[in-house]
Amino acid sequence: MPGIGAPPTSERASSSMYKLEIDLKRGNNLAVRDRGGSSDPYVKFKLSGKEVFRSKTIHKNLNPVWDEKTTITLDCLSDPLYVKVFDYDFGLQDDFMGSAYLYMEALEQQRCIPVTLVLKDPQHPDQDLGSLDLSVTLTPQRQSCGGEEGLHFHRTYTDHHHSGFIRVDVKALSL
Ligand SMILES: [Ca+2]
Repeated sequence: MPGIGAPPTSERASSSMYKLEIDLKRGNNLAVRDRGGSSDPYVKFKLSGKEVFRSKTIHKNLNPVWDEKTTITLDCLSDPLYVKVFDYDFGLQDDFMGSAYLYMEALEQQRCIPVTLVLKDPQHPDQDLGSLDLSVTLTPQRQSCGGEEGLHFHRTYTDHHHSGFIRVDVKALSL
């Protein structure tokens, strides 16, 4: 019977309702986890328990500059982004350097917002583990982009029609 089973890919893709662009800028006064008095920090972003981004490792630096960008699609705004920092250790389990949550519901939308996340170890909430600087842009996604394009064309068509450039538009449309 048609219609039973997994939905087609296009249908699933259109269920992503928001786009979250993140610019991971830098860390400030991160925790020491290595014997030499430094750490090799990297950052993980997790959403609903799933890793969605992992930054580069910056060796021996407690004030690392990443300047890495990523874009994540979100189905809803109720799940916060879980941000975790680790110290890379060759051949050993990486050490935890603190975590923070980014709450999406509180974010102003369609604007690039600077965010400072204060890192905490839930097991030792008194410890100062430094902070991360990011900027985030949360944009609602349209279910269908056809309508908007049509409207844009209509506007262009009308403007150009009045100024006598209608033939250029018709040519561009057929490309
Ligand atoms: Ca290390």
